Formats: sequence, structure tokens, C-alpha cells
Amino acid sequence: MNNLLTRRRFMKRIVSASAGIAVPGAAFVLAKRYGLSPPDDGGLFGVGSTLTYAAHRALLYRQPMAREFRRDQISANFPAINTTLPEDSEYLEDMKRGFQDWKLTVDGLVARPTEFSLAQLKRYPSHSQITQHICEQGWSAIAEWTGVPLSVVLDAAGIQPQAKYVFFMCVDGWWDSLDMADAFHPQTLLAYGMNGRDLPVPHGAPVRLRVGRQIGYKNLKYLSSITVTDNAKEWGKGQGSEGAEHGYSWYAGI
Ligand SMILES: Nc1nc2c(c(=O)[nH]1)N[C@H]1C(S)=C(S)[C@@H](COP(=O)(O)O)O[C@H]1N2
Ligand SMILES: [Mo]
Repeated sequence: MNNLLTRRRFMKRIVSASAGIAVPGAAFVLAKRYGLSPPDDGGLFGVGSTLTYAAHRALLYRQPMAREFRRDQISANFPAINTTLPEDSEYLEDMKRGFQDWKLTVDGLVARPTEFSLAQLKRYPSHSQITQHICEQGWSAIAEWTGVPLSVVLDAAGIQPQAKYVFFMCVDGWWDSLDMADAFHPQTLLAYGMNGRDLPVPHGAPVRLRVGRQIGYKNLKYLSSITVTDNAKEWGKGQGSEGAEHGYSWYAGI
């Protein structure tokens, strides 16, 4: 997946294709050939989505970081939207007990399928970052997020070499996925803390996904399980996320 040579070759071809006239067509074919197509290609965003994804992945393979902010730039009010309290009796019971029975399953293409408790996740070295959350609905807010890098948890479970996507399921039924570049990005966190406190319930307690380089809806709240796969078509209609099935681009890089 992170094959530098292949990417260089891809970029060279993209660049030479851009010099010609049939840019979108040629780049689209090349993106497909080099495996740089998102699961929802052919959807509403069609060729445009594929090109954005391919160009980001080819150009940005050095993993650029999302901007980080100072503590005095943290938003006084951070909206909580969509689900703010899952209607799930098991969740609500566990919430009353401080999430002591919460478990995050990590399975699929891993050497050691594992169930992580909140306490186990907190035992890994924690990482904090102050980043901006940008919602597709037209608002943004800055917060400090604390958690364990997703890469640490994936490494603990032992990713198998053929892995291509990481799927996430939530208590309220939302689901989405990331490719390995975003899954292993140093700013992709399983966040259990916000602004120095436990992650509040309206913001996805006890653990949410925080993806520095993807737009709002990719930052899933109320995580319940993670599955590593080489085939994004196995979920729903095969577009990689619930959002993509409703017309939102699977790849929402910023
Ligand atoms: N499980 C789940 N994750 C979710 C959502 C949701 O309703 N359920 N909403 C998404 C959207 S569109 C945004 S902008 C953010 C909102 O996070 P916040 O409520 O902490 O601001 O969570 C995202 N992740
Ligand atoms: Mo959003």
C-alpha cells in the first residue's frame, strides 16, 4: 500500500497525463490501475472523488499533519450534533457504571483478535493534540483530544499484510472506514479525553475516532468494534461507509 516506487510512477504518469488533453479520463484509468480508487468510486462524486483521493494519496504519501493549535485557541463552545445519547439499553446501563464493561473488539485481518476495555486502552501511552473539527454542515470547532493512536491498537492486534481498510462500527449504528494511510496516521486517535476531561457522552463517550485529516462525519462517536479487511465491498452496499450510501464522499480529506 505504501509502495513509494509505485506512487512515484503513478505521479509521473499523472503529471504527464496532465500535460495532455484527456486529463480526467487518463488519470481515472491510472488511479484504477494503481489501486488508488476509493470504495465509493462511481458514486455521486464519481470521477471527481476518485481524482481527489488519488491525488491526495499520491502527493501526500509523506503523511502531512493537520494543523495543531494553541491551548488558548480551544473553542469555548463545541457543538454536539446528530446522536448525542445512543438509544441502546446496554450502552445506557454501562454509562451509569462509568463504562466499566465497555469493550472495543478488534478483529478481521489481525493476528490476535482482541477485546480492549477502556482501562486497557488507557494503559497505553496517551497522546494529546489540539486540532480543528470541520463539519460538512458548515461549522468548525477546536478541541484538545487525548487518546491512544489507532496505530498502537492495530499493531497490538497485529495487522496482516493484505489489510487495506479498517472498518468502524458504532453503538448508534453509524459505520465508516479508513484506508491504511489514514488509519496509521500519527494524528488518528481513539480518543477518550476531550479538553482534559473524560470524553463527554454527547461527544461519543467513552471512545470516539479522531481523524485529524478527515472531515466531521469521519470522526465516529460511540465506537463499538473495529474490523480490518482487504475487501470494502463486504459492508452495506460496498461503498465503504454509511455516509457514502447517502451521497457523502467516503474520502473526505482536508
Ligand atoms: N456514531 C456517530 N458518529 C458520528 C456522528 C453520529 O451521529 N454518530 N456524527 C458525525 C458528524 S456529522 C460530526 S460533525 C461529528 C460531531 O461530533 P460532535 O457531536 O462531538 O460535535 O461526529 C460524527 N460522528
Ligand atoms: Mo458533521
